[in-house]
Amino acid sequence: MLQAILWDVDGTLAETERDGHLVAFNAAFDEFDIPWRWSEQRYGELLRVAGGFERLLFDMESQPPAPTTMDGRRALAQRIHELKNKRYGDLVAGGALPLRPGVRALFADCTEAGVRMAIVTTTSHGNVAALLGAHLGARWRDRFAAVVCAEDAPVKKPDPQAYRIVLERLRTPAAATVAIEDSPAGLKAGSAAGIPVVITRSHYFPDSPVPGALAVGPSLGTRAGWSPGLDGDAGRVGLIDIRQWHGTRR
Ligand code: XBP
Ligand code: MG
Repeated sequence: MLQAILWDVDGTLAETERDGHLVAFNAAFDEFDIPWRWSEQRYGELLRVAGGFERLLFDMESQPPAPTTMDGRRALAQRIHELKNKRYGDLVAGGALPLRPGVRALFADCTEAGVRMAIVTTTSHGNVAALLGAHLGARWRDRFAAVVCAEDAPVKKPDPQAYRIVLERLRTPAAATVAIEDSPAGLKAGSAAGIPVVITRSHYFPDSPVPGALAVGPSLGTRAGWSPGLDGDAGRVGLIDIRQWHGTRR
């Protein structure tokens, strides 16, 4: 029996990487008068490093004007990352990050059917609160039985730590849940915790291999293009479809 849907945030609920974090990082570089900028393509490469702070620190190693000591780089990365998160909040508040198609409707399906929902992400609680507060209102937290963020699970995806923690908090066996993710790292993290994972392709991971995914498709907002396929092309992916995929898991 499917008891809970576990939601990734970045790339899954909204295109937060391209339209949020990348824009906010570049704004922060600008405000710090730092000469480097990340292109859309470079940011895509950097997404191999999980965590915005860790990503920045990694990139600094190849940026000539960055501080030469590790302590210096960490201190600067911390300040830039803090400002990036402020600018990310501004972008969310300005309406730059709509929920991806089908997300809100699947939230409603779960609420109506009494299937619990949880958030499982490597971003911070502040960023999740900004995004979900903007879309679901001040009481967004009430919609979720558990919210596991970077502060709860410092070892980031693809490590399964965040998924293991959410299973403990929900007191639910992995096999009774489905995770919805967009990235190979998210798939690895969920799978390593024994959780079946549905992949909704996002801007930065349009065709990465997704071995062992329960289902993979372009968006929850369409029934076309999914594997395994769905009956009928009209409409969206509903809880009924997720239950069906879940019933076929090995
Ligand atoms: C998201 C991340 C995050 C965001 C940036 O991964 O890796 O680091 O890119 O957010 P997932 P922070 O979608 O798998 O949760 O700057 O807060 O890290
Ligand atoms: Mg993601």
